[in-house]
Amino acid sequence: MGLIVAIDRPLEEGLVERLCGVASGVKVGLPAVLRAGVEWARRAASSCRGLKVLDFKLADVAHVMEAIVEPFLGYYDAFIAHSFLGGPGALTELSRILEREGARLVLVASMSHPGSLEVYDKVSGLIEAVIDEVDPWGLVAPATRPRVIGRLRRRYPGKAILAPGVGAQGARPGTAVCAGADYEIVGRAIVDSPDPVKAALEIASEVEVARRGCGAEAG
Ligand code: BMP
Repeated sequence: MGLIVAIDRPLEEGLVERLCGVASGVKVGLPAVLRAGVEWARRAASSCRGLKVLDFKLADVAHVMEAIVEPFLGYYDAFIAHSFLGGPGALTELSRILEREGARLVLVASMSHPGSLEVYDKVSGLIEAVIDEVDPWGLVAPATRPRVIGRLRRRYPGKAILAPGVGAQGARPGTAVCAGADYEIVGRAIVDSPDPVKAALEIASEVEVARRGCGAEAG
């Protein structure tokens, strides 16, 4: 339960390790890996003692998604994919591959930006049918729309909910956890601050204070 730092650009050597010392884990994104490379992404994961999530927002047929995740298996704990792909030929196979390798699947259930209302949130019934079918370990849901988190939490009591949108996108630390999320994902508010470790500490403590205030369970 707590804070996951989103890393979407390469960070100086040692910073991922220090951020993992104060946060619950990291989520490494495609822009960082494109710029710094696969070896950097593996080293970053190896230096982190928390939850390591690789976020390429996978959205392809099964064999291509398998080729994308393969270099990172054994380094990352969880991999994020879009849910609109459906099961057969895509998420069903990805889920099996990850399970076989001891890794977890996280599906995007809804997104934090306003455009999520145009498609993702209009078809939430279909998205939830895919989630039921594929049965991922976790879900991504928007801190910017805590009611969506609340609905998903009631429907999926056993799944991890990871909530982006805190800080730069406007949601306040603690909002998502109080709505039922397990982790709040924070990127720019931490990595672009002059002292990222201090910023992570402050945000982690704000999340914890809010959690105690609203009585949300610690995971
Ligand atoms: P930031 O805190 O800098 O806004 O970064 C948010 C992070 O969460 C980014 O890594 C982005 O890819 C991710 N994210 C998001 O912003 N909205 C979503 O709906 C899903 C995400 O994974």
